Amino acid sequence: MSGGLYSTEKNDFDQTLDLTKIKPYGDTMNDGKTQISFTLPVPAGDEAIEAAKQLLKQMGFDNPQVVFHKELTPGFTFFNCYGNYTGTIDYTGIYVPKVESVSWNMHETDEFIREKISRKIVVLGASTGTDAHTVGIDAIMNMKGFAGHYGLERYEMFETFNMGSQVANEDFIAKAIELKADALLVSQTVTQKDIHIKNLVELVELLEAEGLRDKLILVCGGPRISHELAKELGYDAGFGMNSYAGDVASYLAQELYRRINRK
Ligand code: B12
Repeated sequence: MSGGLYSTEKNDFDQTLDLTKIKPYGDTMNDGKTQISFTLPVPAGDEAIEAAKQLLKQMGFDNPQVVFHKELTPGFTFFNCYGNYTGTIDYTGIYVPKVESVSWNMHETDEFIREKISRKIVVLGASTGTDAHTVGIDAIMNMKGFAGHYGLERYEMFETFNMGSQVANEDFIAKAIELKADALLVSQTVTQKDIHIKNLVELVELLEAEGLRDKLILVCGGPRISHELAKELGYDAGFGMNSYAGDVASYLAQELYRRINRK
């Protein structure tokens, strides 16, 4: 029997993986299959679907298909689409700046701090500015932690204070002074109109004005934060999605130790 559902013949689809030219993988290698969603400011209808398809073509998708659409509110239509992306990326040429520290588990980190720093590390955290999201900073700080990773409160060698959300930068700094904090952890979730950039930069400027910037380890985190962005904004380190308390704890312990030895 040749072909058909039960064929044992070798498949003839593309199986070549060239890391200098990668593209999205859907059903088979190099098919470019991509799911994409967006909203257009027009009412639902055939013209709206056609507009979505034409946009996908302009974006570089072959065979654009709208698989779902719904008018969210009069004059605004949401689309779920598929297409075959035509572009490629050279994966071998990619460089991503990363936080330079070794990730330890909770016991290793506690042990290191006990032995090499000989006191608890004081950490103050908050979701600052107008940002009302607390789940990110809680994931890093709370005793129970997140996704199987205990938060900093669980560590013996961290003294932690979590101010919650919508904390003004001025109040955050006042608390840092009161506690003699070693490190500040800032969480930013909302990025609309680049509000996170303004807020993060304001904190650095206020710390500099108080002469405190170099005395603290300044860390920010959130789903749209990268280490590269954090460094650009004047932070010591940045942690994005899929980062856990253990990563931050290891970094803080190693960074504080580096600073103590530099003096
Ligand atoms: C829950 C939620 C809310 C809850 C928040 C409740 C609470 N107590 O936190 C409520 C309903 C209040 C809410 C409100 C709003 N929300 Co909301 N919300 C979400 C939602 C569904 C989940 C966020 C979350 O909890 N994630 C889970 C945590 C664990 O993940 P995480 O924050 O990324 O944290 C991890 C890492 O980023 C990192 N991390 C985070 N912070 C830090 C800090 C440090 C120091 C470190 C080291 C690491 C770190 O570690 C964590 C663990 O890995 C997201 C959509 C989504 N599915 O993500 C929208 C979302 C974040 N919200 C959004 C918006 C727009 C809002 C509102 C502005 C809506 C409105 N118009 O009113 C308001 C916010 C108002 C305000 N003033 O801030 C947008 C943000 C878009 C953007 N890019 O700006 C999202 C993405 C939804 C969307 N698709 O539009 N929201």
